[in-house]
Amino acid sequence: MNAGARPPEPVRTTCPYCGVGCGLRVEVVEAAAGASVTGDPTHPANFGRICSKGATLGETISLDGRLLHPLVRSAGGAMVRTTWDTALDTVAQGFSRIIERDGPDAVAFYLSGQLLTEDYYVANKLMKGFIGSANVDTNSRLCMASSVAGHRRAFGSDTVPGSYSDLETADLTVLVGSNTAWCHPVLFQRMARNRQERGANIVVIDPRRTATCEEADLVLQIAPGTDTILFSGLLVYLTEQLALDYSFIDAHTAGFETALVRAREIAPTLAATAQRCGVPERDVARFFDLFATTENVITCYSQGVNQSAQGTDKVNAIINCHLATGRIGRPGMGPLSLTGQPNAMGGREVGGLANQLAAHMGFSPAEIERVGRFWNAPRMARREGLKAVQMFEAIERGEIKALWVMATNPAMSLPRAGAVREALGKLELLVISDNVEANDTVGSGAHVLLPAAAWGEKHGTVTNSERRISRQRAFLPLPGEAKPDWWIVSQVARRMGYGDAFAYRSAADVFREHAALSAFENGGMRDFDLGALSGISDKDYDALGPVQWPLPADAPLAQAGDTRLFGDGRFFTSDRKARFVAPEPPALKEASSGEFPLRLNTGRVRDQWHSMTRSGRSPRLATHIAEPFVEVHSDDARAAGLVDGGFARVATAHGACVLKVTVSDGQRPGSLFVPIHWSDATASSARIGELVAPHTDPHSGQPEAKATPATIASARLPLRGFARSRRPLALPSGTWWARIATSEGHELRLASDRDLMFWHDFAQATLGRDAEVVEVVDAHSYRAAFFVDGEFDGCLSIGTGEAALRWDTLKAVIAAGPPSSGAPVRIQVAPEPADTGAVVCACFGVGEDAVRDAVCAGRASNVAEIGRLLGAGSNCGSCLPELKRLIARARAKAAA
Ligand SMILES: Nc1nc2c(c(=O)[nH]1)N[C@H]1C(S)=C(S)[C@@H](COP(=O)(O)OP(=O)(O)OC[C@H]3O[C@@H](n4cnc5c(=O)[nH]c(N)nc54)[C@H](O)[C@@H]3O)O[C@H]1N2
Ligand SMILES: Nc1nc2c(c(=O)[nH]1)N[C@H]1C(S)=C(S)[C@@H](COP(=O)(O)OP(=O)(O)OC[C@H]3O[C@@H](n4cnc5c(=O)[nH]c(N)nc54)[C@H](O)[C@@H]3O)O[C@H]1N2
Ligand code: SF4
Ligand SMILES: [Mo]
Repeated sequence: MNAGARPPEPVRTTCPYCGVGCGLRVEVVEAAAGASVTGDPTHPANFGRICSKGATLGETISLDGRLLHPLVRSAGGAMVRTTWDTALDTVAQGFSRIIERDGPDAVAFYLSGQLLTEDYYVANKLMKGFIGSANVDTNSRLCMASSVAGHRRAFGSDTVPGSYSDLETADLTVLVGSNTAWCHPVLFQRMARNRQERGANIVVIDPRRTATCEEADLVLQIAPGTDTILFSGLLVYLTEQLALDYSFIDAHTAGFETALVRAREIAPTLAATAQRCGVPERDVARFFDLFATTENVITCYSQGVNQSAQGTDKVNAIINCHLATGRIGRPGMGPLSLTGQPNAMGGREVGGLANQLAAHMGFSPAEIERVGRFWNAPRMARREGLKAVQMFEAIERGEIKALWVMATNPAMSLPRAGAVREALGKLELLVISDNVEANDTVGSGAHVLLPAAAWGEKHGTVTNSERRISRQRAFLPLPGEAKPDWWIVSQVARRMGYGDAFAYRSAADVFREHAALSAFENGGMRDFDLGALSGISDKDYDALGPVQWPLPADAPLAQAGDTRLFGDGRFFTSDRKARFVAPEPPALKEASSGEFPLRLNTGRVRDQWHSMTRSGRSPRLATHIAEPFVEVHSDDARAAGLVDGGFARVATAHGACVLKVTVSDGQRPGSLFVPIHWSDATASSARIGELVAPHTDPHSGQPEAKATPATIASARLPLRGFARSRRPLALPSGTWWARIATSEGHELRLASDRDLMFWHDFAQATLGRDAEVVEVVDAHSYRAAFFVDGEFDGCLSIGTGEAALRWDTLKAVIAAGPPSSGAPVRIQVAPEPADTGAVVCACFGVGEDAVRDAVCAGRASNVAEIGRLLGAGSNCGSCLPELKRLIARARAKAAA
């Protein structure tokens, strides 16, 4: 920027993380090579609110580790820089050669809900209309597929009928298999406010007591996989209590009697329901009574429902209860599936799933013909393609020979990730479009790496959980040679001979075509219709505000308020009636055994996003939970001889990880919880996808990622500590480590079964080589700081006990600088000052101890006072559930 130039206007864009789809205002701070991100007060998803992840986006946009140039694998196996021309030719020729030789089903694309709609549309069109295969699937198969299948069975279309504003008029919010407080934080804030201000009840159904339970009036810690029993029991109860809406059932639905008969088999009585779900009968009774007596009920569900070998049945068991009470399509009520990724919904719109064609059309002959005509496509796919898990099995068997992975990291996020990794290595051609130069998939044998433009560098649209389309806008220049994904795919399509159909000049061009296809011969028969946007000008696309679909051609563009579907009781089945579905009697796919007696549940933590390629760059986010852990109930911990803060080896039939132990009675006995975020790029032994069984739902193909039979045993790693270094540090083999984001250099948490002498020698030989050294030693720990040319170069702290994890001593040593004499200095430890405990508020870096002290000293007794005193919780609000729990505990302790 020129000196004296006025700062540019903030850019309005959309958050690249979760499916809430918050509107953001971004101002680039050139001096700090970062950006300041705040919530957009005018965006209807968040009205200015954001969570800790959104608030720290500015810390994630540096170009460290970015893939900036196309790379191809050389004959010697190394990835070498090349031109876009060569890279694109390699991809196009490679795919064409294999298709020619082995047919179109020998190639596949694996896409992602983190692509923009425009990127997604172009990739789907190339595969399904021009290559002639439907082998294009997406990580949404691991995420939303069961919701999609459940919606289509019930409604005849993949429709989320409601709007976020319903969360503010609901009198009962039921959260099933959703840790909303951590995974959809801004929606959770809206729900919590509805509870506080309007007295709405919140019921949480989850085998685990999560942060979400801090705002719950009732928690049902059901046994894993028993949701269908609970909702079948609810249907039976509603029937017996005469709480059904028979006029709605008669006029607008089909299949009620059959579904009720099945529900009675699965859950004949309240007592049987409670017993089979493993929860107290009085709690089930209270939930059923709340549901029966509250008209405005909204049921939100997420991965505890979807990621199950019977996920589709779970979805339908929930929808059955809403249909039976006629509670759908009106304000304040309805089933609301919470989408995970920022554009999970957009991917469904373009047809990115292998069993969808495009624009909410499937593979009927009429639909294939219609889409083929619209695309002017030479070679339409004629049948569904392989769903993710099956796709990778086909790669393993050598049937698929070329794969293009865009914006996803299957080598860590698919079940049996170890086998996936090996399968990737067998491909004749593995093409990866990504933002980063290294992740577990890139490390699995890529032949071509294509640098994709990242969030903040490209234009396009995303659709959130309430069907609201929002613009992502660029506020940074394209770095290096990075290009938007739609451009990359179009260039390959041209080189494969399909130039005319892929002659897009901009994201707006693609969007117009996508909108036109949605409206093409629609006539109100398909829910997804963007006819009003099919002629949008470049200027209007640039300025497009958030809009909710459907937007048929005659809809006013500037949409006021919220839209709901099904308000008229008309669905998208052939007779326009919704369907009750009789679910199968529920059971987890694989029985636990003597060898694997426990259940491995996997999921998310508040301040990390998936494989951490973005969130793992933020030092502030790293302070919340820094290390990969396994949460275990105290009974199971005792049985396995585990202690809180120690280490354990978790194993399944597919693999093993070594993780830090957190003992918590929020776990159900028999269940283990491990976060999905750490990969081989960020930890020594925490790629949990490797342990997950590949069992899938028969309707959706979604894997059961939350219930693999597992076992746990203590792992002896008595020494713990950390290292910081300006240069990458190669650790001795057998060391347990986890990477921590820092603003510069490298930081690792360490654990080891070697002795202090070993670490002393290691430090001297690595960091200490050619360095000036200050050592701080005692019987239990070894700490050292290293200086090169008078500058701090690195440090190591390791030992038994908590002291070796503390920064204070080393900080003082580093501040004092290199030894003036030039000779190595060894000093005795001073007593350790207390640290502030685990960080609870990432925005202000406030630790648990500080909160506890303030409460115990009587200086604060609620979140508002803590906010005024320490700042904690007063910015993004993501930590409010944890703060509340901490304050309540501290108050109880102070009172005792
Ligand atoms: N911080 C953060 N937020 C995210 C993401 C992230 O990586 N980090 N990812 C985004 C994405 S892509 C997604 S899909 C969403 C996921 O959002 P959520 O689905 O809320 O997250 P998860 O932690 O995967 O799982 C939710 C809960 O399901 C529970 N569960 C396990 N088994 C069962 C069961 O049988 N029945 C029931 N009722 N519950 C069960 C788990 O204990 C867990 O608490 O989050 C989105 N938001
Ligand atoms: N065990 C277990 N496994 C799970 C889950 C679980 O709960 N348990 N959850 C599942 C779910 S719900 C999901 S959504 C998946 C998520 O799993 P993944 O999709 O595999 O995880 P990410 O780390 O988000 O991978 C995204 C990749 O895309 C890159 N990227 C980001 N933006 C762009 C872009 O614009 N263009 C391109 N080309 N690349 C980009 C990032 O750098 C990163 O490498 O994991 C699934 N796997
Ligand atoms: S809730 Fe947080 S992560 Fe999700 S979209 Fe909003 S700011 Fe982003
Ligand atoms: Mo997801």
